[in-house]
Amino acid sequence: MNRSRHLLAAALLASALSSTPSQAAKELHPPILLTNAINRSGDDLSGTWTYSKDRYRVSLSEMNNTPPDPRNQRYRDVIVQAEEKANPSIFFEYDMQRAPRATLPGSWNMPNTELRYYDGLMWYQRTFNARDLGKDSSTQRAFLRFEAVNYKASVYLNGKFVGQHEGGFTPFTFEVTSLLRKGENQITVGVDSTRNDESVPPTFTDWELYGGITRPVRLIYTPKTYIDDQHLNLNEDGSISASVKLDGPGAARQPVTLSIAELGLKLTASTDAAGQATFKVKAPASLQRWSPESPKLYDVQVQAGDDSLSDRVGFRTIKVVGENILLNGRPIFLRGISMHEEEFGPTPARIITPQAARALLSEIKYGLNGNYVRLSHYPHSELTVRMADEMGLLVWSEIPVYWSVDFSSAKALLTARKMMAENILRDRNRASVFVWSVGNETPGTPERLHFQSTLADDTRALDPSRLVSAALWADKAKVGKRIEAKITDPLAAKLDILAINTYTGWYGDDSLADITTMNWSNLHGKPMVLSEFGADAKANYHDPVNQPKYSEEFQAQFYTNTLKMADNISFLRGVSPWILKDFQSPRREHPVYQNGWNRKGVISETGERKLAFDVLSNYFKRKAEAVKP
Ligand code: GCB
Repeated sequence: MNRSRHLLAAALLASALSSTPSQAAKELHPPILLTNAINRSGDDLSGTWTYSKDRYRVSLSEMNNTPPDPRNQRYRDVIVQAEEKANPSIFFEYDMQRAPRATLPGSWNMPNTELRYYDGLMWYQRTFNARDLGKDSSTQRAFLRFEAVNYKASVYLNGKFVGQHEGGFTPFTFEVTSLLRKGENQITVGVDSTRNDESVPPTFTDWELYGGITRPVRLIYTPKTYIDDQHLNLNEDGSISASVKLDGPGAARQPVTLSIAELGLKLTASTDAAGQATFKVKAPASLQRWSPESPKLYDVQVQAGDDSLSDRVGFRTIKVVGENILLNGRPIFLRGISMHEEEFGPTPARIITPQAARALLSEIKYGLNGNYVRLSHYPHSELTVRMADEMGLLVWSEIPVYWSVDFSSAKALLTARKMMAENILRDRNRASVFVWSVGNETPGTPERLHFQSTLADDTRALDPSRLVSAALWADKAKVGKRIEAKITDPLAAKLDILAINTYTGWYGDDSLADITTMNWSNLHGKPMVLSEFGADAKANYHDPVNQPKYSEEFQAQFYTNTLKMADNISFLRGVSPWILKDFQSPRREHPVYQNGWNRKGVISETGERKLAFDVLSNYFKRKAEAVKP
């Protein structure tokens, strides 16, 4: 990073940090939210795009940082073949029209598995016909909405730069009303997967890169004044509060109606000068609260001027009292598992269709008897979270503040804070999401404490209605024949739930038998969950006699012993072992057992359940039966 960029990032950070948490949280709001865009009318730009690798980024600059040569600029608004024909003396070193094709969304290893390890800049392009803007009142503004581009996106429309976004898992939107032209338009997106220690996540992780346009891209049309944000919440005092934010020339002093027909609610309020309307009403006695056992959702309709928007929203409360997590006022034990965003199949490309999400979540809900999923280690697709709402699974939502982020970097902190804000603002109407996690397994340095404390403060300011957590390491020490374990991480003071990743019996010298000797102390009086534990097993590799590592028997025994240990922790309120399904990871290269896969799944990549699956499923069945009235 050069000096001036460093200074700029430091100044931005200083300004964000000099404000109170709630002011800071406001500053992190993206200028355009388009919340609930998934339910808006628009044109789906998924489908066939062409792509072109740009290892040396020559579309952006030539050697020595000089301006790019036009013959390399892949985002130019030209038909290369026509230019070549018209002037035989010019030449190009790309041609997006005749480049290879990919079906989006999906990472770039989907059309070409050889690209699995490509890490760099990739250009995507397609053409589309825009609707006639202004023809009717509902198509007066147009927005390009990206649900996720991994990791950095530079967007061009008809050869003109539209905007940039950093962060591979959260949505972003650009207004393109004045850039669209009648008839055919050309969109080009430069996708840069390269990360460094100032990015979130950093370079070094334990999951696949999956560079690309991994979630849908849509062109969304709205009236001149439209509903940019809406938020509903059931409060502890039994009231429902809601807010609606309008954007556009008619945003101020505009009547807004919010209706939930099934509850007989029809509320009207007027927006203030900033376009914000707020509502508060006592929840009707007929309100059925959302829970995993009864995931009731209501159709909510918001109407303002020419715009109207509907959503399906569940109502529930969540809080921590002492060592308990209370869902709708009743203690809950989280019966879950962790999951990466990776579909079943031998060559996943992070293509999360409704079928793919349902296949994964059904294994948790019905196969494992679960009520909870940890969506690790980054925000998963909105579709997955909405499906958890519908199916009845509580969701742990996390941002990829992971392992070796440069915690002293002002830029990394700003990136993480914006990412958390984008994540919260996308999903805060989802009843399933009960906790925001500010990261996973980070070192105990003062810089990291400041970094994640800032994130925890932001999170509370942006969403006081949910819990805050982070996956931590515990301190473990052998005392005689026992392993004494406790959490001394000072970040614990900032968290509602203490989450621990423990691999005793897999990593390190401890045996499987040692797991059951673990004795946990609670220094904080807060609930604890085991956010991870796990062991690799190659599906169908059996050796019941020796139970070596990588055998299904070893993994099953690891689960049996860890769950036995878990039952002795009086303040344990849930588990989400590592992990539902084997997942691709470039750091797992054992040629017999791994071949590029982390094998800690209780299901193989193609859907075969391993022995440990049944161990966990039976454990959850017993747990569920124990709480039945
Ligand atoms: C962990 C990490 C997770 C890894 C897992 C493993 O502690 O949180 O990202 O994949 O261990 O398999 O080692």
